[in-house]
Amino acid sequence: MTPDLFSRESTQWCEQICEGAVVLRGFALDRDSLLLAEIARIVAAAPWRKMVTPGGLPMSVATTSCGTVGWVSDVYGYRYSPRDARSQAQWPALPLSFLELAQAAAAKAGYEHFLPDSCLINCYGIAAKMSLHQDRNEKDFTQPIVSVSLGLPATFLWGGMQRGDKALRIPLVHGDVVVWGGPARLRFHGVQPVKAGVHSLLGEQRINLTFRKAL
Ligand code: MD6
Ligand code: FE
Repeated sequence: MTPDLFSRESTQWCEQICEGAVVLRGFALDRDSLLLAEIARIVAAAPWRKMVTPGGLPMSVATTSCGTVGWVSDVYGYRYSPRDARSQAQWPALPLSFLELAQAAAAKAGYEHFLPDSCLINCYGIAAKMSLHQDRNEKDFTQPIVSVSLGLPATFLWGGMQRGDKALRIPLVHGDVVVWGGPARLRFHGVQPVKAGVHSLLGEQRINLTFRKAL
């Protein structure tokens, strides 16, 4: 066995969470530096900002987007917008490397022909979190969600179809990709507060890429 083959087999595997949802361990590892370079380009054009929830509170994560539309939140609610409200410019284009990663991950999870038009990029500092919620601002719930973890580890909360359902705690590390769709598409999910630490590439940060077909 070649060392290359061996390392692939030992760093990539698939775990099913429930019907319709998988964690692809290490799936993005072999292209992490390319992804980080693209994120830096996107952030230069559309800087991180802490959006406000409809309740009026700033989110603990900083956010930007790329693609035809970006996910936005303000006192008027959650939605997708073709423009960055900060600059009134269109969002940066979805890089080809992002598209290829999202399509390959979706296909691996059994969702062929995924064509995302939006990538939400979240930056978690220490203690930043995401409360349990459903992703339901997209038009077509037959399309999956692809979520890529980079930087510091986090605990992903995997709930049920009701907010009060007991949530599984799934540890996610740099390079892991979660895909959910089909019967799992409207599952509640969230991220527990990120624990203090230093990642070799990202320092005191976790970055999450969430791909959706919004339109
Ligand atoms: C994450 N984010 O940042 C997961 N969903 O790891 C989400 O699940 C999410 O940030 C809907 C809208 C905004 C989000
Ligand atoms: Fe979500």
